[in-house]
Amino acid sequence: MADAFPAKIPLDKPTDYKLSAAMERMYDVWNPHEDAGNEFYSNFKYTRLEGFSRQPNVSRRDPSKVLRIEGRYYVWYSYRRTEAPPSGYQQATDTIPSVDWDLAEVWYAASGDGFHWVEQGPAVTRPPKGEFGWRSNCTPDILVWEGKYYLYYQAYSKVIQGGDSCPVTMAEADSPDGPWRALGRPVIEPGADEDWDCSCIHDPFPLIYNGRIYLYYKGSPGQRRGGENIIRAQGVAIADQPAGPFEKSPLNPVINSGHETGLWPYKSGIAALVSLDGVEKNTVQYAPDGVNFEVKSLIQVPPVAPGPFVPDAFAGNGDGRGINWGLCHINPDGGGAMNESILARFDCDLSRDTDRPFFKRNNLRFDEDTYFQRVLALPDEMQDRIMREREQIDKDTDLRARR
Ligand code: AAL
Repeated sequence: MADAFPAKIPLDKPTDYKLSAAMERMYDVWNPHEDAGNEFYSNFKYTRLEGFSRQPNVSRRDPSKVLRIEGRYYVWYSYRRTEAPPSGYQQATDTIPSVDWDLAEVWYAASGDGFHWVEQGPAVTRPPKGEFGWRSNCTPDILVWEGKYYLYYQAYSKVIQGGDSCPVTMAEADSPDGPWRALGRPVIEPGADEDWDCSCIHDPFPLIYNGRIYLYYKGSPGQRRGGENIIRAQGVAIADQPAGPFEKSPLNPVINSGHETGLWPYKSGIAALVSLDGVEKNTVQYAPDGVNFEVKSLIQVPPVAPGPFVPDAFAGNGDGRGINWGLCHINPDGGGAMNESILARFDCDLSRDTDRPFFKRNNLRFDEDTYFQRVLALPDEMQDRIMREREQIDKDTDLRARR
């Protein structure tokens, strides 16, 4: 084997060889030694969790970051126990939810090892009907600031409709076990009518960065999304106190894709796990300044609604260590908002403190059950349509060889 490029791939970009666009990118965008040499690349492995009993009409989803306080792991999540499954906006009542996260509360669980969890019960319960946030409290995330604990979560004061419109509010406690004192008002409100986030402030994700509270969130114009309007993106709102005021970055949106986005301090910047939606879905991104994110790797089967274990989420020391596990949720397509969700654990290697080549492999090949499961299998009605249109669409192979 020749010992010259491209047979040999030097770490430094060759100057004595005309490079194709793809090989230019290998050096300018990616990593000459591919994923194995990419600190921002990992695959993800999943574990069923013990400790969360499965019952009809009981749903657990949108886990927070995982904290470890005196050796005990904590996670907060949306918990719904209703008499009936989600039944759509028209069928919703005071006891029948419209969607999976309607009529929800914020519950929490604890664990000694991160695999076996014990559900502890409610952290933030819904206030009486008519009060702010009485309809649903969900999609929590946690901040620790000056020794106190703060939960940020979505608060709905009416039945959740298609636009999924809501602000973010907060509750505080002196201990991860509560009791939690709800603020009873929004801390981050949807933007003005003409703004990109004029309807939804979702998935609050606070970190401490540069000594301030950087709360990342998903924003959307709700019912007006799509067409010439933005669908959804990620923004950041910054404050010097947990109750705010939060100032939205003038650069928002700072991530053009993603749904529930997990973030963590990395070196002197912030990294993000972007999944599900948008042109840059299924990527790990990095912003050396916390706001200007660049795509750093393309990933496969990322965790949905990732709540990573981030020991230095609040260290703000400019030396972020990265992550290698967390919790996420599973709610299959086509059921999604209309059935129960479960929590699961993901493991990966996006950490500067672990070196697990097992997670740096790519070439993931899935078994047939994966391809023919309901979400990936071609639905009968689409097959019927393809068959109907086949004569118009499929042309005979052009055998007129170019002489
Ligand atoms: C989730 C999150 C938010 C949305 C809904 C519940 O995946 O993006 O929390 O409102 O879906």
